[in-house]
Amino acid sequence: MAINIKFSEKTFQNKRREPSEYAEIALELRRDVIKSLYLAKSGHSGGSLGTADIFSVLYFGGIMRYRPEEPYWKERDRFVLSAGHLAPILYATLARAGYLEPSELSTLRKYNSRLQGHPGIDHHLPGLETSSGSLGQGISIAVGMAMSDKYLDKTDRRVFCLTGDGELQEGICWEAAMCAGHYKLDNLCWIVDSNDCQIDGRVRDVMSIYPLADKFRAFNFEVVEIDGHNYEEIQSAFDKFIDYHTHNNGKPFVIIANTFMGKGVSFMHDSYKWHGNPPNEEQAIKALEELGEIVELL
Ligand SMILES: Cc1ncc(C[n+]2csc(CCOP(=O)(O)OP(=O)(O)O)c2C)c(N)n1
Repeated sequence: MAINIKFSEKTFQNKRREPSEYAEIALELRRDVIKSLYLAKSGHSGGSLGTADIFSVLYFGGIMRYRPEEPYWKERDRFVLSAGHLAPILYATLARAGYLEPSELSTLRKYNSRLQGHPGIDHHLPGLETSSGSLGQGISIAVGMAMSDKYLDKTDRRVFCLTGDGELQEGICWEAAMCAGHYKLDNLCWIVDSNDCQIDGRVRDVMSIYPLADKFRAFNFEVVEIDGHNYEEIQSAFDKFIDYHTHNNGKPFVIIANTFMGKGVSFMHDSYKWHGNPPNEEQAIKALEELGEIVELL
């Protein structure tokens, strides 16, 4: 038995939406994640599924300013995926935004593909701003981008960056936080995928990073904690960041988004065992069914 994997050709515009529309987009993104990981036979399912709701609002809710037809538009906002292992959800998002053909998602992790297991800038993928995957590196780069935008170029561009919570066990993240606070980088929006899962277990058991909000506050951050699957809460957190940035409040912004690893697929839900595994054939069929798609058998 084999399954016939097809990627729809749907793309979505970047505009303010109702929660039901975000839900529809997130479903498409989750299906893309399952399909590309099944075909790749390796990669990170759990966090990619868990952050789909955040991506659906950030890229398709009129929050980030970007032009897929002009990827290097000077006034664009930039997104950095510091948790580079979540590349499948970023690639799905870029495809659905129109940066690449959705069918290219079938090349994830293949030799010569632009869609490597961790994002690589040397593959010239439009919409990708930097390489990442060495945990803590992306947020450090994002802080540098925000510094140069604010103090050298003096633009009103904004930098969005997503880290994992296990990623925060890397000391380099806290150096980046200290720097962002010291230099009053109010053009930086740091999103923490707070799922209490990392590669080896619960974040709290492996090495606690809590209390997280207090730590960021101590570094002079504006902190908002949300349910990372609630579209209204996600949207209003981004709105708040944009409002604070527009009024130059002098504080970097962090959204602590409480999420579940594997959200949307029952047998992956809240299980760190799905941090770094792809679905096999049987699991892909079940997952896609749960995500509203009946797959054809070949
Ligand atoms: C510097 C560095 N050390 C170790 C790794 C291996 N690694 C990849 S993901 C990961 C766990 C990250 O946990 P989290 O940020 O919570 O991501 P999630 O499990 O939620 O996807 C580790 C240790 C890495 N990529 N970079």
